[in-house]
Amino acid sequence: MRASTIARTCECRPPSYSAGMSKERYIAAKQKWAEKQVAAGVRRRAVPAGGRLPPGQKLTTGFPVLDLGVQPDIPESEWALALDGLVEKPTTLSWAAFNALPQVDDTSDFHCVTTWSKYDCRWGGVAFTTLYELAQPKPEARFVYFTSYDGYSTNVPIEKCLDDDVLVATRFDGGPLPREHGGRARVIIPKLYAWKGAKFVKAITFLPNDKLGFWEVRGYSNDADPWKEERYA
Ligand SMILES: Nc1nc2c(c(=O)[nH]1)N[C@H]1C(S)=C(S)[C@@H](COP(=O)(O)O)O[C@H]1N2
Ligand SMILES: [Mo]
Repeated sequence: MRASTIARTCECRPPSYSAGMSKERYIAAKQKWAEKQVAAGVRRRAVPAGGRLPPGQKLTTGFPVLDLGVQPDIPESEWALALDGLVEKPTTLSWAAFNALPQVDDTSDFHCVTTWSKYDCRWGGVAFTTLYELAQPKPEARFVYFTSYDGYSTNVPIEKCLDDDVLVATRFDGGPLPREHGGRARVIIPKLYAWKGAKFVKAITFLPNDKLGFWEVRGYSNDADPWKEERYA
């Protein structure tokens, strides 16, 4: 269960979830916030030289949970990850098949658009490049569209997914990835704001053209570079 928080409507903070709030109201509040930021002409700040914290972010030692109000519980026997779209080898991986793939560990920083960052997240799982090599996207494939078990989706250009710190993670901090943080498996793309990393991931689809995901159609930036403060479109 998530700790209850006080809903804030002040100018300086994006809306936070409050206990008992409907999923629809929470999503609508975040969408409204995105629109307001654009209308207010919120600009990007200068990047501190050599800094580790992107502009406009604050360091947290906790690990907040952000979701759509559902944390799907998928039994091992029913879990599957599809690699599909414009690929030579469409593949559906069972939990056993996924875990039999080469495993990697990577420590990275996590930047949420709601202005918190967490340093040194220890992720473990399968490198995106391993899945890429397995599915063999065709040359016309240029974008990746992620779909999740909770109905979430997000989109990223292929080249942003091919860095070696991009994972489909099943482990966090040496243990299994907790469900509230996206278990059984979630995507991690450390160089982009965290909404580009789909929790509870179900399918990775390779597309010839870009297709906007859940927050991207609701006013979030399509580029999501924390260093350029690409927060809202
Ligand atoms: N499936 C799914 N993935 C998601 C989300 C979501 O609601 N559903 N929220 C995104 C957002 S907005 C953020 S900031 C991060 C939050 O990850 P955390 O809950 O582990 O902190 O997950 C991203 N991935
Ligand atoms: Mo977020």
